[in-house]
Amino acid sequence: MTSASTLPDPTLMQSRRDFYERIGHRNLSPLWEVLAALVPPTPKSPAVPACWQYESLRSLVLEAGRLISAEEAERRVLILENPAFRGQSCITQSLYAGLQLIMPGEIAPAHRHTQSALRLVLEGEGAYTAVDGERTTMRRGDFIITPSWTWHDHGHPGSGPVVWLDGLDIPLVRFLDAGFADKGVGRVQAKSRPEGDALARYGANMVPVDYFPGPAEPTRTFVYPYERTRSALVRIAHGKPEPHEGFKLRYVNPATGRAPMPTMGAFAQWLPEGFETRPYRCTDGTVYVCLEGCGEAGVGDGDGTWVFQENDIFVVPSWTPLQVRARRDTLLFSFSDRPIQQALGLWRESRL
Ligand code: GTQ
Repeated sequence: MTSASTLPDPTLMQSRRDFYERIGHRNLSPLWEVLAALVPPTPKSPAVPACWQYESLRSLVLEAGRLISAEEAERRVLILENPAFRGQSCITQSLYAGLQLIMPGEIAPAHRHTQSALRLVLEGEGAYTAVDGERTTMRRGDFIITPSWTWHDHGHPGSGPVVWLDGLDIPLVRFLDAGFADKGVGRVQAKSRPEGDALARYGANMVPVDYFPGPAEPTRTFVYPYERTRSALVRIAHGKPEPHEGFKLRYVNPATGRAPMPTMGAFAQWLPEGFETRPYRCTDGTVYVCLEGCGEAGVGDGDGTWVFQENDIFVVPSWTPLQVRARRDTLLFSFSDRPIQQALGLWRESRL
């Protein structure tokens, strides 16, 4: 018996094409032509690995500061676009990243949106982010979050430019068609709590007695000061590093142990000088930032190696192997959509 799949019959092929054409007019299409691509045996991300050297971005970010004010821009940000997704404002399929600049005296006015945001302060000091009525002063390396639908504005009473990396779940929320946004009535939120209140109330291994957060509720601790992150990593960096990740911790909601926000997870890892990780891959496409030290990142199956130093940013797509070598003691921050994948039972890793 001959089967159509092993013996292409020109008449049959033509009949199929005619059929596809006819059903196409009814907005129908044949699954069997696309099935293998729809359910691939392993993830094949259309995203590509990419690296941005801060040194070469910095002057462009500052140039943007001379071309438009934070107020006019609302948020003065240069978006880091994955080279495979130009024009789509994504660094991975689900995540957005950008470099935001605020100059002394400027204000990025209050707004809120259903997209969740995280910030990693890269340069400068003295600017603040206000989240739901509480300001927090930004210092280099601080990890700050603005969960979904929280009011936030940024300001800078200090001196010198302040630059931070923004990470948002914009592409995910767009995919879900669940985006809402509001502008505040005033440019700046009224201060309803003194600085440090949320960290003391929710981030000191204690919470208010009647506080029982729901499963998807983001943390009320919206700043993770760098000095705490760094000192935790330095203190656990003894003995043999874990072969695939060195000394790595994840940021949590201290009240629940879950990710700080339901859609984005963040991590910090310490790689001692000379240490080289074994190749590792996972299904969450991940954005890395070097906060201290320098090294080399090998991404893909021998596709390329980047030399990275402080404030450089690189993206590793889903299921793409990553191997890092630290030339000096190195601290890497990273973020991804891992909490979504884990909540849905989709997340996988492979230690090569
Ligand atoms: O700081 O609120 O990079 O709303 C993109 C959208 C930053 C922000 C971004 C935003 C913000």
